[in-house]
Amino acid sequence: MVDVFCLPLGVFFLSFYCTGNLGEIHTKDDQFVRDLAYKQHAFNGFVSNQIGLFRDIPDTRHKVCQSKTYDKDLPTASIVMCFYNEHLTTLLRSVKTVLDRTPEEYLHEIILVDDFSTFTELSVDLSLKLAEINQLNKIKLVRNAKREGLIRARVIGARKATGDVLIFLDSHIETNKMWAEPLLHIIKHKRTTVAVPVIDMINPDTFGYTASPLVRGGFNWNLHFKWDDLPKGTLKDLASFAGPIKSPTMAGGLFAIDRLYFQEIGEYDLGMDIWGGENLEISFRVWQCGGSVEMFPCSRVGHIFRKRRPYSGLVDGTDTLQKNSVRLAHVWMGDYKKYFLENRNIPEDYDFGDISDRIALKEKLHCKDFGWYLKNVYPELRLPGESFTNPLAAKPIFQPWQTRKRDYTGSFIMRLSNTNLCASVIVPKIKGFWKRGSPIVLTTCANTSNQIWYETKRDEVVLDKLLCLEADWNNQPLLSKCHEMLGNQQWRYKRDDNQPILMYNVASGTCMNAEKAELGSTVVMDICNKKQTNHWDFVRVNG
Ligand code: UD2
Ligand code: MN
Repeated sequence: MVDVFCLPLGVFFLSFYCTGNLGEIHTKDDQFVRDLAYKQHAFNGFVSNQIGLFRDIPDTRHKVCQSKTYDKDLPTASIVMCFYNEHLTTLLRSVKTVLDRTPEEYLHEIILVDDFSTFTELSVDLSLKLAEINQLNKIKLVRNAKREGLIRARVIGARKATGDVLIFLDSHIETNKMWAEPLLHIIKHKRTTVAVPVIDMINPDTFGYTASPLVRGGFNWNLHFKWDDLPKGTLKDLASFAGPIKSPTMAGGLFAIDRLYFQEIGEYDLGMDIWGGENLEISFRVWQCGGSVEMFPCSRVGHIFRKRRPYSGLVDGTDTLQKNSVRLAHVWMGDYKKYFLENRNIPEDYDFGDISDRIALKEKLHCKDFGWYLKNVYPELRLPGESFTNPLAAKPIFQPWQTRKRDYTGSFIMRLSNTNLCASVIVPKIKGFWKRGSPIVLTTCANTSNQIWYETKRDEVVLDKLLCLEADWNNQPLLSKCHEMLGNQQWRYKRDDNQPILMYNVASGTCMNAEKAELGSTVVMDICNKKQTNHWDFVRVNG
C-alpha cells in the first residue's frame, strides 16, 4: 500500500525518495507550520498546504460501479458543511472537491456554516478565498453568532437550504468520482432513505487516500458507534458490491436525506451540544419511524480520520457525548436504556435537560419501539451478559484501517556513518518487553537486540520485532506500540547496504539525526540536509 502520492513535483533534494514526499520539511518555517497544525487540527496541515486546493485521488469504487447508470433528472443537492476552527486549505479543498466532482445541474448550493470559529484565517481570508472559487455562485457562508456545536449548526444550515436533497459533509473531506449520483438517485426513488457513502480514509499524517473496506455501522452498550463486519451472505454476488447495504447506524458525518423528509422526521435533537450521539439518534429515529439507513458503496468520500479531537467536548464541565447519549437513550430506547445507563453508571438524577418535544415527536410519527429495532434491524447485537452466539452475528471488528499481520522483510543495525556508534535503546527490557516511549541513543555497535531493527513490508521499523520506531510530536524518534496506521511509524530509506542513507519519516517530513557523533548522544528528528550526523549505514544482520 503506497501512502504517499507520487506527484510529478520536480526534483527533490532527497531524490532517492519517492518524489511526492509532500510532507518533507525543508526549513524551520515548514516545521513550525506542521507543528502548529498538529496542535490545532490533529493532522499534518503542512502536507495539506502542499497538496493545495485539488488533487487526483484513486477511484476506489468496486468495478461493478463503472457500469451503473443513474437517472438523468436527479433531484438537486444542498450541501451542508459545518466547521469549527478548520484548517483553511483543508476546508477549501473540501469545498472545491464538491464543486469539481458534482455535476453542475445537481449542485444547488454549498452552505458553509462557520460555528463561531476563533482562528483569524477563517474570517476575511476565508471569505476572499471562497470568492475566488465561487464562479458558479453556489457557495453560501453562514456565520453563527455563538458556538452551537455541530448538531444545531447542521440544522441552521439545513433550514437555509432550498435544494431537494440535503447532503451533510464534514469540513475535512474529498469527494470521489461520481459520489453524488448514487445518493440522489435512491432518494428520488425512495424518499425515506438516509443514503450514506462509504467513508474512505485520508491519513492524518500523510494525506494518503485509501479505500475503506465494506463494513456497516453498529454500536455497543456504551452507545459508542462501531464498525461491524457485514452479516454473512450480504455480498452474495458481484452486483451486491454496489449495495445498497442496510446499516443499523451510521458514522454520522456524511449522508444524504430528502430535505422535506429531514423536516418531517424531526431534524436533529436541538438539545444536543457540540459533538456526539446525534448519529445514533438519527439512525434509531429513522429506522423506528419508518425510514431506513442504507450504504451505497459506489459513492465514496474520503475523510481525515484523526487520532484525537482537537477541540474540547465539554460544555460547563459536562461531556457532551455522554449527555447527548443519555437524551437519546431516554427518547428512543424504551426499557433497553437501562443497559446503557448501568454500563456507564449514569446517576439517577443526571440532568439531561428537557426531552418532551422529542417524546411528542415520537408519538406524532407513530414510531416503533426499540425492541422492534433490535429484532428487525440489528439482531446481531447481544444484550450485555447474553452468552449465546447468534450464528448470523456480525462480529465486531478491528477498525477497518488496521491489520494485525506484520510481514518482515529484513533486519539491520543503524550505524552512524564513519563511526562505530549505533542507534540503540538503552532503557532495559522488563519482563521481556521494551519500555514504550524509550528514546534512541548512540551506543557502541554490538549486534545486540537493543540495536536490531526489523523492517516490514509496510515500511515500519520494529525493534526486536516488538515495538515500532516512531517520530513523535516533539521531534524525537522513540519506541511506541505499532499502531498500524503508518504515518509517524512509516520510514523511507534507500535499501542498499554499505551506502550512507537518510532515515526519513513520512509524517514528520524530517530525518533521524544524532545530536552529536558521540557515544551517548540522543537521536532527534531534524531537517533532511546532508550532514554527517544524519547519515547512517544499514548493516544487515540475520534475524
Ligand atoms: C464523527 C462524524 C461527525 C459527527 C461525529 C459525532 C464522520 C466522518 N464524522 O466524528 O460528523 O457525526 O462523529 O458527533 O462520520 N464542528 C462544528 N462545531 C463544533 C464541533 C465540530 O461545526 O462545535 C464540525 C467540525 O468542524 C467537522 C464536523 O463538525 O466538520 C464534525 O466534527 P469532527 O470532524 O470533529 O467529528 P468526527 O469526524 O470525529
Ligand atoms: Mn470529521
